[in-house]
Amino acid sequence: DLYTVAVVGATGAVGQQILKHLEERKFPIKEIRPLASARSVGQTITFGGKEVEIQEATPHAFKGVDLALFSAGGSVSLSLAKEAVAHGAIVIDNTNAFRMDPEVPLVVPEVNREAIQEHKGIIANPNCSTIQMVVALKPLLDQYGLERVIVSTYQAVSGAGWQASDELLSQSNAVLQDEQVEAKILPVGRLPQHHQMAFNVIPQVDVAQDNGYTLEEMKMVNETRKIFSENELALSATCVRVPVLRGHSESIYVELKSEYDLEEVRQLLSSTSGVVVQDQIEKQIYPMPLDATDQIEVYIGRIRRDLSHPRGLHLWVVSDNLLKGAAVNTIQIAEAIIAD
Ligand code: A2P
Ligand code: 11C
Repeated sequence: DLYTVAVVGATGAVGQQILKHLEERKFPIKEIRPLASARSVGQTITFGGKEVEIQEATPHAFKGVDLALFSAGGSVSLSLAKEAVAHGAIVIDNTNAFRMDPEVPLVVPEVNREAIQEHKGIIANPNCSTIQMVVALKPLLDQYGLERVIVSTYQAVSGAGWQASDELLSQSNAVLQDEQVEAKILPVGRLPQHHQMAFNVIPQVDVAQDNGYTLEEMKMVNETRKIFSENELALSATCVRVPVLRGHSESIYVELKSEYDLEEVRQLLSSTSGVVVQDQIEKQIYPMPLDATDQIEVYIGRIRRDLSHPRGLHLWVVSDNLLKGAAVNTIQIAEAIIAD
């Protein structure tokens, strides 16, 4: 079977990767329909060796679409995802718009593929920082149980869109040229105040919540609980933006419910689908975002026992936020839908 696939946000950081990986993975496509805002109408993309015109994302644009892959921001998903479903499409949404909706499955195929079955038209793709963490934690959850998790992230600017990537590059250039540095996007585009990202670290990803955490931090908590079906899972996050273009890194501290053997944990993670263990500190081998860029796996290293707690374990987890964190997970959900 061949499918008509709409990519909403086709000109964006994630949308461009969706198009590239649909091609690379030879997704069975009858027609590709790249959609974006009215600003992009008239531009083209190349797909399967052909030029395809970008159309404006309107309700009408979903006529005849089988699968609609959304990554144009939450407000676009809120206004158009249900229209796409009404036109008969299955929506896979990359934004925060529907993730916590009880009617919408939140899916990482290696972790909870079976949840796809319950969809009513929309399936949500988790946040990038959540995806790489749950891929790393799932085998530990199954084998030992999770008593508590504390995670600190080191997130790349591309998570905030291509304009944030441009901003890091131009600020870096300005610093090196001793020119005036302008900050207009990070930490959060729509907030009134911005901070320099180049040669800096910003302990804020997404907007503040009432409890002193940021939305990104609470996404990691709430999405992980939903994906694992563990509503009480003890988890806290600190999310930090670092001057890296692509690839989120995470320092994860986990207390397991039962005793563990370190070598057994290494074996377990090595045999997990979608995971690559890079863990030889004596040879300076560990995951880094530069090496993970353009790769679809989740890389795990620095695996070691906590010094103060016998069931405590530390992991360093890196993945390309635009790929497994977004575009590739979305396509893997689509592949699971057509396979089932
Ligand atoms: P456009 O290029 O036409 O503005 P990023 O995540 O890299 O910032 O990209 C955002 C994506 O979302 C782009 O493809 C952008 O298209 C798209 N987008 C933004 N606003 C809208 C809108 N109102 N309708 C459809 N697509 C939109
Ligand atoms: C970031 N994690 O790195 C964010 C981007 O909820 O889909 C993804 C936002 C989301 O800035």
